[in-house]
Amino acid sequence: MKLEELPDEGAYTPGDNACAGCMAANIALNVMRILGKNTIVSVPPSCMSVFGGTFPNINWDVPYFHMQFSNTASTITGISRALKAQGKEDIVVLGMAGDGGSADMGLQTLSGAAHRNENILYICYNNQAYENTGIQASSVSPYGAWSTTTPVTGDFAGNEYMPKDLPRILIAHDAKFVATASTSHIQDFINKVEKAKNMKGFRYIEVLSVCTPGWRTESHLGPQLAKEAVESGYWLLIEFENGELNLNYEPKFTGLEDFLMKQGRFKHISAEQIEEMKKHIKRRYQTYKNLMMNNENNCK
Ligand SMILES: Cc1ncc(C[n+]2csc(CCOP(=O)(O)OP(=O)(O)O)c2C)c(N)n1
Ligand SMILES: [Mg+2]
Repeated sequence: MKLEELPDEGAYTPGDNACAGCMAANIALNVMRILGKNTIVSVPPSCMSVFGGTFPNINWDVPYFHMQFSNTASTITGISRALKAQGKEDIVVLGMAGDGGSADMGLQTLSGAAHRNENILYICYNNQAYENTGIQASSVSPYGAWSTTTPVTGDFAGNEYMPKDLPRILIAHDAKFVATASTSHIQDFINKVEKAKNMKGFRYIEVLSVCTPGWRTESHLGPQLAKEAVESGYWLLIEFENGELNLNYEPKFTGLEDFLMKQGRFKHISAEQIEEMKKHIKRRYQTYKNLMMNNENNCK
């Protein structure tokens, strides 16, 4: 589907309670323009459950479940298996969870579902912190970033840990479909969601999701920050399908400082910390490049 063909209306109604400039709301809106009404969705505790899923103001125009924080993948596994038992295998069973609910709290159920190749579509909107509960760091929060649990005062200014690479963990499961996307590269985003819609088995897409209050930025900067994240290599666009890994966009490795300086969470960051971050970016890129070398050796 081309961007111009994206329907104006989908199965998520606009006008939710999200903060101004919330890219998670944008992701929900666009995902449901692509998936449409033949979908069942589950959302765990997160911003998304609050801004789009509180009765009676639910934005999801499809059956909607809210469950326990760590249970996204097991909840949708249960739904998917129940539908299979009823012979209804054409329905997309979707989980939409945050990074805390995916990389930390929900990792066990996510890993189990990937391992068993459950017939589910799991989308993680990664805003890089536990935003809904007041901006606590998660295991995918960026190095050096301020959060309420990684303050600038103390032994280390901001987050002292490098972010966990969740897509690579799922690739290590040899999962059916693993991809990353960005709200800036919208055609790539559409291609991946549409592909996942039309596939069976375990599908995981992780989308970078700019958060105005959490990133301490301005509400109009979401699309630009998303773009700069991709250009600078801070956020890679990858796709792993049936054992073959591809990089969908070659980063320019420029503009990292500009990207960081638009965000108050990095206001304090030192030149040394930026250098560490750049090294990490290059190392992660090289790791993916190395993994791509396996493509040629694949037994198809
Ligand atoms: C078992 C459990 N622990 C903690 C919470 C409180 N809680 C609700 S939402 C949330 C943050 C979720 O973070 P994330 O998954 O990254 O989504 P975001 O809020 O950033 O959208 C937390 C800690 C909870 N609901 N259940
Ligand atoms: Mg989050």
